[in-house]
Amino acid sequence: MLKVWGRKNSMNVQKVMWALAELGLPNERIDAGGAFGQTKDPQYLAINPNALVPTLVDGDFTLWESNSIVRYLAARHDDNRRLEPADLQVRARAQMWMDWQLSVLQPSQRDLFWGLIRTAPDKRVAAAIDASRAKNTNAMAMLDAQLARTTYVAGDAFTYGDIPVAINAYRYWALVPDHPPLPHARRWYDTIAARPAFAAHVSAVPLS
Ligand SMILES: N[C@@H](CCC(=O)N[C@@H](CS)C(=O)NCC(=O)O)C(=O)O
Repeated sequence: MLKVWGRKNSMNVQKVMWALAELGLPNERIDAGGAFGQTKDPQYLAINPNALVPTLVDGDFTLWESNSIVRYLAARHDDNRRLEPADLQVRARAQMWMDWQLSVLQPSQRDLFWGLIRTAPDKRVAAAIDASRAKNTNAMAMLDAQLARTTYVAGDAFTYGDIPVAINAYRYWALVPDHPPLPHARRWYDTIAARPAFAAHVSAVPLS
């Protein structure tokens, strides 16, 4: 059985759990990271030297980096290609948006999330939160422009490219209620939010 190490309120663990649910793959999730600890234990470091979650264990094979895990699951465990596009250019675009999520979208949201969700009100640094909100809004505007042209990030169909980006979008709506109009991103997000696998592993888990 596939095993996933990681707490369920981690957005990077959520990517993996959401993908597993989309693919209907039985799995076992083991709490680790945050208050659950374990990530600095020698046996965990042996499978993930970053001491971060998630980590996937598939028999003798282990893998870390959430987006890589999502791509692996789709390529290795789904002959029907429900998440991985067969067309190489569409696949490359889906992977591009996953890379963008890691390199631009998530870093832009980090201080906003940590400031508002994980820091007591009297300890918050307003300047850092404001700067993060502005950067995150710029990134969301870029996503909105793409979604004015395509139904999903990589084209007409839902792909693994949508998974990491949609989790940051979910957080953006919660963290920036007074955001500028982003009608295309909102239309896309509302379609995604109706997916049972997203509801089970992302929107049902309160931000913490
Ligand atoms: N780029 C890595 C980032 C992993 C990461 O930062 N994980 C966070 C949770 S979202 C973590 O492990 N934090 C420390 C902890 O939970 O103990 C990935 O996508 O897997």
